[in-house]
Amino acid sequence: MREIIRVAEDCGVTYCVEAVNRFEGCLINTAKEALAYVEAVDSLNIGILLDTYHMNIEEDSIPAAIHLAGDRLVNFHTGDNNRRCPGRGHINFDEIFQALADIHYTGRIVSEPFVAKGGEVGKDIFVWRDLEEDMSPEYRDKEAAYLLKYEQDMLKKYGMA
Ligand SMILES: [Mn+2]
Repeated sequence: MREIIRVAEDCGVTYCVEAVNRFEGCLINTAKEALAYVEAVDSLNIGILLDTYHMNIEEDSIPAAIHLAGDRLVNFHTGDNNRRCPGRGHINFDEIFQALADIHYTGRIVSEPFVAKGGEVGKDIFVWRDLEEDMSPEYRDKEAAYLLKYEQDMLKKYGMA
């Protein structure tokens, strides 16, 4: 990675290391491991990507993981514990957005709901049943609108928008 990251430096790209849960990866499962990796590569063009779905499985404390990543956090994925939209499961997104505000996070927040069984992605991440009662495109558009409002409201609530 120390060799490859020079290409990112030359192109002005920031490469993200995502900590994923133990069932999907064996190298970097936690923010602590991601931070150690990023520090070992030692480039301004490598950063950490944390994902609430994975953190819910691996971290002792999600806010503490966000604080640990601090200014090395450059991208953030949101999904609830069931991999539906934030607010559709039992992860505490208030404490997550508070932690993002605490570290003055200004990077992207990308939502990754995975709700459809089958296909390459569904098999790769073990979605064995459809996770919405209604899988129609119209309903998914409604969920997307819900998701956007939910996260915009959180950003406002914690002074990030
Ligand atoms: Mn992710």
